[in-house]
Amino acid sequence: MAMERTFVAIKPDGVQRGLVGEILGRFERKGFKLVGLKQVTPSRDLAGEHYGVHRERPFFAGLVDFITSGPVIAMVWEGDGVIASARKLIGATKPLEAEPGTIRGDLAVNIGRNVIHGSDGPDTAQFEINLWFSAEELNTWTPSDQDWRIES
Ligand code: IDP
Ligand code: MG
Repeated sequence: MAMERTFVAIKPDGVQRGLVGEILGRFERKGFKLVGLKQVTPSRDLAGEHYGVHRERPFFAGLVDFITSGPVIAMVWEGDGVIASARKLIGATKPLEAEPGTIRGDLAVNIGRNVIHGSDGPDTAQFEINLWFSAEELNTWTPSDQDWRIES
């Protein structure tokens, strides 16, 4: 599988509820590599671009209000198949339908407060990484235990 990068964000509810360490730990323990991390309170412009595909949906205004209501933890994770795998770690959009063991399945109950975002494919991953991060904010590095995670 090709080395990929994906965009993941802990939404304001996850930050307010003190779930940052719990969520970061799940991606670390899985074996993915953190290459970008920052705390940002998104502007309405940024939120609108990020959720542009949902602009016509009835929940759009509320979603933008929510995502701009406080700090978000924006991240870029790297690894083999990380785009699809992150979506699996995150779980279904509706937390009551998300499997136990997933982040939303374990930590959320409400679709409008579902704790975390993850890019849904290669094109959105590229778009969202470029939207939230500048090139200088992303780090290319080799973890010292890399050989224990990656088949040689
Ligand atoms: P995703 O986050 O699993 O990719 P999307 O369908 O892309 O799900 O929706 C983006 C976000 O919009 C969801 O995570 C959720 O916070 C919000 N959302 C989606 N559908 C609804 C809804 O019916 N009511 C309220 N919020 C919604
Ligand atoms: Mg989505």
